[in-house]
Amino acid sequence: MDRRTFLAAAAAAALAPVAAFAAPERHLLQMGGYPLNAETPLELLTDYLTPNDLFFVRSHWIPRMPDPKTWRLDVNGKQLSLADLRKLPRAEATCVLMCAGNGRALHEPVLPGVQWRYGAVGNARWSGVRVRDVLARAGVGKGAKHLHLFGSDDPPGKVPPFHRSIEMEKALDDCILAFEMNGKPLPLQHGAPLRLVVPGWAGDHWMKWVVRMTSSDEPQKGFFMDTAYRWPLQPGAPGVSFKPEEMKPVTELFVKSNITTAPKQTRKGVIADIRGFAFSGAPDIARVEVSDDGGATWQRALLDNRHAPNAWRLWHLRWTPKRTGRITLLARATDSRGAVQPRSATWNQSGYLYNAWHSVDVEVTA
Ligand SMILES: Nc1nc2c(c(=O)[nH]1)N[C@H]1C(S)=C(S)[C@@H](COP(=O)(O)O)O[C@H]1N2
Ligand SMILES: [Mo]
Repeated sequence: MDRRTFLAAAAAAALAPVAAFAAPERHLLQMGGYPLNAETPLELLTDYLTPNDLFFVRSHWIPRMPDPKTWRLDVNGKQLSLADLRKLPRAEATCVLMCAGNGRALHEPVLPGVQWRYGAVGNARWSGVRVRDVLARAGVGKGAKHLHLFGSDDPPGKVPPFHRSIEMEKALDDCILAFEMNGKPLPLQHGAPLRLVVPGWAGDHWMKWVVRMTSSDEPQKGFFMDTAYRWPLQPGAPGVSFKPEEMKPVTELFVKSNITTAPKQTRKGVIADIRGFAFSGAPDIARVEVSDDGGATWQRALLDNRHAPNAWRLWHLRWTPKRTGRITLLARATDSRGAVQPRSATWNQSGYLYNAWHSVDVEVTA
């Protein structure tokens, strides 16, 4: 056989169907429970729409990429294909996705869990179909109180699966099942082919790799409902642990702003560009203020024009340092319902929803 014939024969062999036996599924064996948890560096969170490849990832287990042709969404036993879903009216929302644990590493004392600092948050345009329309298409009545959601990332053995439910009222109101992110097909690590989008609520509700939904009068049970993602009914303190029944599910995001851009060094009297983002569980941000004197006085930042309900608002301030030395800049946001970002965050045993004033230091010379 000459080289060309050999290559042709090899190509034909590669294309020939192998019928004799079913090859074992080709996949890696996952070691440990955390396939990919990664946050975005804060200084890169400067875009209104966070680029897909920079968007933080939080996965409890390894996802499997389904064959889009055989993939089905099971809704109370009714099977819907991607083509069925695409026939429904399109829905779109630009909103913030933040992990409830974002900022956990900043709580004192140190808390167990993924040590997220600033970047387990992003803002994206999510497109797909309304949960409301999907349920109607599957003939699900509006009576039930909860919607249970299941992803395809079920772990083996005793590792608790990420099974969740959400109140039907929220699901029917503004939730979307998205198959696109920022105008591109939803990436696998963000839940392809279909994920839940829950505007204004923390990331634990945003089920990825959704394959099954059922309606029920009871919330879902299990570790990720009864133990994780709960907020104390009474304020706690370090060392105080509440039982699940003394807590309620984490839902709406707290008002929060971060500084993404500030010079490390500058000179007295020279204008510096200070930038950041702000968001809340409330539909919009009313104002962002910056202080260079420890919170005694505040300067109002300019809000960017781009906004949408529960999207973040970019802001900037032309700031002129009036003295030399190390100056600490603080930022605080106020949302459209009047909630003001607090100086310190509410301590809670899981370190959720950290939203204390963010500060950066600037070295000012003469
Ligand atoms: N099926 C499934 N959905 C999931 C998770 C998961 O582990 N499995 N993680 C949740 C958590 S805790 C967060 S914060 C978001 C993160 O979404 P992202 O990875 O697209 O940023 O997905 C949520 N949806
Ligand atoms: Mo999360």
